[in-house]
Amino acid sequence: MKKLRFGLFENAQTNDSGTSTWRHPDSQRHLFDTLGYWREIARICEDAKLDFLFLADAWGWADVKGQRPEICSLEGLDLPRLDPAIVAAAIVGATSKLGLVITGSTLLEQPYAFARRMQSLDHLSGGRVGWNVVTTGTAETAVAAFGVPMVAHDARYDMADDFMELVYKLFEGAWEAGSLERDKAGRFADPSKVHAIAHDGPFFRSHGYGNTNYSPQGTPVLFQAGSSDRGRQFGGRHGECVFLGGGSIEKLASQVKSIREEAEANGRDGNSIKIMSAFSCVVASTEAEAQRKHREILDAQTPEVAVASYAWFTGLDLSSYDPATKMSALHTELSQTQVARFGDKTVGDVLKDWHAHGVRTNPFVGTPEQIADIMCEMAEGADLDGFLFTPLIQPASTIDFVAQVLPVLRARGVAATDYEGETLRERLLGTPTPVLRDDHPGSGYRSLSA
Ligand code: 9WY
Ligand code: RBF
Repeated sequence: MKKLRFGLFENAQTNDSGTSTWRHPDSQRHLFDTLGYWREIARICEDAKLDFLFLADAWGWADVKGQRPEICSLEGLDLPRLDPAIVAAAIVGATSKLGLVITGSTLLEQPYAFARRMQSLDHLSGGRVGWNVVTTGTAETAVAAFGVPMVAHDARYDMADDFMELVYKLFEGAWEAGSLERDKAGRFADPSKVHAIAHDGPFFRSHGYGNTNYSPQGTPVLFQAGSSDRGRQFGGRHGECVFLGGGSIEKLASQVKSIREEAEANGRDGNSIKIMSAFSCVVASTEAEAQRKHREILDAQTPEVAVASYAWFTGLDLSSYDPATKMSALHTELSQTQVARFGDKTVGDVLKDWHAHGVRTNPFVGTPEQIADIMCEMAEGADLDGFLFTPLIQPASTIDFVAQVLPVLRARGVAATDYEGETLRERLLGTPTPVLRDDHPGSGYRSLSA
């Protein structure tokens, strides 16, 4: 079995992913806006040799009948939050090996400024940065806040393709690797290695010189998470690491297969894409104790959050439908993953399901050996490359996972015992150099420098 990779999924906000576990006595997430919280999380990750910390992100708010329901403020449901790039910058100085993956929106960011932000993080971290490219699920309220027009779901991915083309020019072509000589005799940079870019795309334009020099990885490691049809196409073209929401081994296996096929159709080696599944667990030394801990987590949640939270992800107010309505009859222009994953279930089923675990799938509950067995079965059965651990209570769930489950996986030889490789790309993708593989479309933009 291949050696698995591990990341920790986090959010710089009090509650995330449709659950309201902040009231649990062990949760520290109400301190999401303090440096102390993030230093502690970074220390746990690095001590456990996790490959990276992943910061999800979103804009907008839960909108039910044009309102932000009061329950959202009472529960800290979708707001307030911090900017993940700033959180990552704060963690850079407190760590030396941990990868830092931030989520950035191609609908709402300015590509020219965003490229500089990512390059700055890549420089200061010595090549430890990744970017989770999203088109923003919460688009309707987010565009209202930004004062920009709404863009429909699939068109947002067309926009994302254009955004990528422009930032590849900036990441890869504007300043060649090694352009800085820093020679005090009078050559700071080699002018022949600095190139003007020109981009006139359907959504974005940029002409002139890049604002930042070539960073250790050139392009940050590209993550992708949307699993709608159009999202998967985008992932097959640009993604180096694809994050799946979890589910049955059969469902994961078919998603993995189709992502690898999509990559092949884009002239890439399908196996070069690392595919990681979300994974939650509640672990204790006995099954009965684990079940008790799980009940405590469920009790920390309020049922009212389910309706508001589902509306946040999809814009659909499930309380306004007959509970017998089939989910397949509903449509969203927001996060399609969160409608499609319920197939033929009814609105009533989904409200119950969402109350129990929100956007995540059901957590696995059991002893460290039982959890390790499931992870190995999933990885082998679905051809996964690793897991993004999605904790229910922070930092308690992560501490349980790294202290109890990870050692079992290490003893079985499926988890690394130390950091290998200097940059995030070399470590995660096993590339021989820190930069994009030659079969990745972004690498073609280096020819600007020819
Ligand atoms: C996230 C996981 O509709 P799609 O599923 O293709 O414009 C819609 C787009 O943002 C959605 O993609 C949304 O589902 C993507 N998405 C995630 C999707 C999955 C499956 C496991 C994590 C995701 N994390 N969109 C985010 C996120 O942090 N921010 C976001 O805007
Ligand atoms: N964020 C989205 O905007 N849309 C999604 O469909 C989405 N799906 C997710 C699925 C899983 C399994 C996980 C762990 C996260 C997902 N996220 C998604 C990211 C995250 O939960 C969300 O942006 C935060 O809750 C922000 O409030």
